[in-house]
Amino acid sequence: GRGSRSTQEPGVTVSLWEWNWRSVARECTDVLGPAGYDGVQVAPPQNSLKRTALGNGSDTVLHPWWEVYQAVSYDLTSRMGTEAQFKKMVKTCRRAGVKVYVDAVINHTTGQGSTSYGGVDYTPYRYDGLYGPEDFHAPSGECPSSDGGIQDFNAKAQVWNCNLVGLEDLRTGSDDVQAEIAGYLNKLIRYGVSGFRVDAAKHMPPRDLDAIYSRLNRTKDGVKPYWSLEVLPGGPGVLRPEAYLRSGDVLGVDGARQMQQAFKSYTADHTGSLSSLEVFGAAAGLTPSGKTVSFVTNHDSERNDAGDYLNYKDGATYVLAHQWLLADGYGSPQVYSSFAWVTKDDSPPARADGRITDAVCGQGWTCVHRDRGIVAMVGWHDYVGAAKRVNFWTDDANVVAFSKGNRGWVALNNGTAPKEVRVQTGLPGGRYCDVVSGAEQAGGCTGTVVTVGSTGFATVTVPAKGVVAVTRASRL
Ligand code: AAO
Repeated sequence: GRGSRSTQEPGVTVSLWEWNWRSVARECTDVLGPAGYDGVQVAPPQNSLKRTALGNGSDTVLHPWWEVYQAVSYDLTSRMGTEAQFKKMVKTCRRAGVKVYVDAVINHTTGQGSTSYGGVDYTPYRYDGLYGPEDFHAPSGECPSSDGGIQDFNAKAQVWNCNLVGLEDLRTGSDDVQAEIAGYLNKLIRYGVSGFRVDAAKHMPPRDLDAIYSRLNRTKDGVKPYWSLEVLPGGPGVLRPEAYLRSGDVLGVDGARQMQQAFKSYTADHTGSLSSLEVFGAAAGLTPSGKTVSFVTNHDSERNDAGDYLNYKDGATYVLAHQWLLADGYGSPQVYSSFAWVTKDDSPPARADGRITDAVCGQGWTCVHRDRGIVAMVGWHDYVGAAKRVNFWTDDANVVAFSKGNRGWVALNNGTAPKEVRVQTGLPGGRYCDVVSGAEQAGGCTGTVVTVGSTGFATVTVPAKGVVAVTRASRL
């Protein structure tokens, strides 16, 4: 396992999923650094499939978002830009104090097509100068299913050795394959990348992930790279996120689902209300806070057919859920910000040849990470640090309030009407400026002032779908 090797928690990150490199660089300098985001996660930068024709049936999108999950080579010419642009982006972000995390597609190569964004051509299981049939499980006779694909997601040998939705599954146990993958990741580290989201990590045994990780160099900050594994829940113990915790941190998909239930599935008996989040995190059956990347949604869950997760279409509720996660502080919170879509396969705004155009907020890009209320809570999260959640209060419906040690206090209202509460803030008496509705200016406050009495109690009106948050530092 990753064991005791020194690494770094990523802090608060934003996933600028499928933003092109030029736009990520600009955003690091203009927005992310100043707002206090610690890091940015970007989409898979390796060369990928570039489709030349529509598939069969109801296929209507030539360049669906998922082209980038079909690796063709480890050159960095992609839908998001060139290798030079990628390098420059990482440098610019680091200069702005923002670390860069990469979505690493290392479990498989492509599963269709023959042409790529980087101009490299290929045929099934043959990638010139990189991989041949001997580097894949199926042609090596190591996948036990009848058609080479994963038919049973509960069968370990299939999940590890067969093709996930037709994607050619690499023999990640082999020395040659591990050397190619580590070569790719070490190149990214050399460019200044701080860590990885390992795509489809559930489809590799922990021992293979450990072997690859052990080949990785230290980052520019002198620590081993951050390593978060995409291991979705479901299946037997050996395939569950918990089984991978010795090898890395994991993505908190179950937490995202619990948030959706609390924020959206309000029922008369309050079982699905915001108050239910009084118990969240490990106590609610989730993976340990220090081992989890937490989020409201990601690029897969936002497209979930059953609507089990919130997404940008939930508007104010989506923003509020991010604010709640930043306030609660479970895991390493990751804000999700990407493009608006109508059908599941939709491409991000792009040129006809599939190359993604510069991100313009409001013109196809949601830019939820720029929301004033979210940015305010990034700062609040940073200020209260690891202080314990205390003084929890709820109306047993859709308003909750709590302190973080004696560093800060917050109240959130998921109801559709403002609500007046009288609660213990845990703060010394005085007047405090609400960092969500305003800011301190010339000794005054441009927003709501929270008056805390000598016993720590305050009477506060929490806006509908809104937040009031103060810290010791926002005392007037
Ligand atoms: C595309 C086409 C395919 C074509 C293929 C190859 O759509 O028709 O065959 O190309 O030509 C993305 C897209 C795919 C796309 C692919 C490649 O989503 O549609 O295929 O790019 O372009 C499993 C994996 C997990 C994976 C997820 C989608 O375990 O790793 O499927 N996620 C990542 C990425 C994803 C990407 C890939 C992997 C591939 O984030 O964007 O695919 O690089 C259960 C199982 C999970 C399983 C899910 C979904 O989870 O346990 O292992 O994930 O189902 O199938 C509850 C349930 C739990 C369930 C969970 C999540 O908790 O209890 O059982 O919800 O729904």
